[in-house]
This record gives sequence, C-alpha cells and structure tokens, in this order.
Amino acid sequence: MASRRGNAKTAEQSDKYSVLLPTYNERENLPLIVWLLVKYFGESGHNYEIIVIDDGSPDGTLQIAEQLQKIYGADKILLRPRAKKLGLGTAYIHGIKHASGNFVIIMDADLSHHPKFIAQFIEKQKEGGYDLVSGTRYRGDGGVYGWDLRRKLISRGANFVTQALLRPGASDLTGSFRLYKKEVLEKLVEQCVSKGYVFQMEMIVRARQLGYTVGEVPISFVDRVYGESKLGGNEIVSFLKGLLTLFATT
Ligand SMILES: Nc1nc2c(ncn2[C@@H]2O[C@H](COP(=O)(O)OP(=O)(O)OP(=O)(O)O)[C@@H](O)[C@H]2O)c(=O)[nH]1
Ligand SMILES: [Mg+2]
Repeated sequence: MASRRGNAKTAEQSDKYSVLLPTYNERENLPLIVWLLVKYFGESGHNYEIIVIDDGSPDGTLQIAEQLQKIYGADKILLRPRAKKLGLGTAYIHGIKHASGNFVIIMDADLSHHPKFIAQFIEKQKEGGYDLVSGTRYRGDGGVYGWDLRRKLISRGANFVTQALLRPGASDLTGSFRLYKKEVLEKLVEQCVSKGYVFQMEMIVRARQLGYTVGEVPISFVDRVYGESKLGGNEIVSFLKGLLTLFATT
C-alpha cells in the first residue's frame, strides 16, 4: 500500500490497531480526526482500521463518515452506525464486535484526544507488555487545556474521590483515551455495569481488580472547539451514583 512505503520500521507485521470512534453530532470534527489518524498511522507504519460508531446524529455525521470512507477506503474506515443515541458504553461494545485488530484504541472524536499520542501508547504497550495503556492528564507532561474552573474541578474532584475510595492505582480514571489488548477489553466490557461517564472509571478499576497491568502515557487534553458540550448536572449526578455503586460492588 502506498502509505506504508519504507517507514514501517517499528511496526510488528501481525499487530493491528482498531480505533473506535463513537460519534454524536461530530460533523465538524470527524474529517479532521480521521485525517490525523490516517496521517499518524501512515507515518508510524502500524496496521490499523477506524471504526465509526455514529448514533443517528441529527447533524448528519454519518453522511460525512460515508464520504470519508470513499476517500480513505472501506478497509480503513468502517461504519457501524446505530439508529439512535444509546450511550457511549454500548457504543464501545458495539464497536468491539466489529474490530478485527488484536489491539483496540478508544478515543473521543471531538479532537480532545490528539492522534499524535497513539505512537507513544503503542510503544509503551510493547515496552511493558501492558494489558492496557491509559492516557493520563494528571502525570508528567499531561494536562488539560480550555476548560473553565468548574469543569476542571469536576474532573479533578471525580478523580480524587475515586482515588480515595477505590485506590485503583492509575492516575487518570475518568479519561477515555486508551489502548487495550482486545481480549482484555472484551473481558472488561463484559464485567462493567455502568453506562454513562462512570464507565471509563469502572473499566480501569475492574482492570486492576482482575490483575491486568496498566501503563500510562501523559497526554494533553484539549477542550472541544466544535460542537456542544454535554456535561450537565444530570451527568454529574449519575457519575456520583455510579461511583457509589462501584464502591459498593468492588
Ligand atoms: N455513538 C455515540 N457516541 C457518543 C455518545 N455520546 C457521546 N458520544 C461521543 O463520545 C465522545 C465523547 O463524548 P463528549 O461529548 O466529547 O464527552 P466529553 O468530552 O465528556 O464532553 P464535551 O467534549 O465537553 O462535550 C465524542 O466523540 C462524542 O461524539 C452516544 O450516545 N453515542
Ligand atoms: Mg469531549
């Protein structure tokens, strides 16, 4: 393939990375995130596929995804849409079923997670043979950009309370930029009960419980530029409920 010429130096031929991109009203962001993914995977030479899981976005995200598929090819861009908004947790479950890679990368499609970090995730995973590698905003060069104080406090607070209650041994619990061995992700998803924002946290808490190893890569997280933020009071309440459930059941 043309994009792989000469620079496949670090890639293991047999490894394949399936990137799950859940989308809900991301028509402005999707072309850029896909372009960046294609660019960075092209540079690193790793084998990959991008699975777009759109939940009937009223803004026509799926039509944009169809155009991208025409541009980059149906082997690189897979569309696995659902008819309506069924939530992030089940979007991942749905996506995993269609992933053909032995590794799965989960990231947001709103450009908060920059694809440039993926090469570091992969390197880290290989270095320690980790079951999962988590991006962290709370260690090393990691950080958050563009959030107001309220949002920062919510994120920090959620992380802090969870650290105190569950001691999961990872520095960023609510982040959702991660690389998993596929069989590990399948196992974790099976075990997880939460649906909303608490899902990411449950994944890493359960990972520790099951004895999986976790590597970390500092990431800078940039607030979404396009599209509306969905973090409202409801999410916070359900997050706290989820946290308490986790505390009681783990
Ligand atoms: N398929 C699917 N994708 C979703 C759903 N809810 C959110 N997403 C996508 O999941 C990713 C993370 O959601 P965000 O809305 O960015 O959540 P957030 O980063 O906590 O909040 P903001 O960026 O401030 O809105 C984005 O790519 C969304 O488009 C859903 O119900 N179904
Ligand atoms: Mg976001």
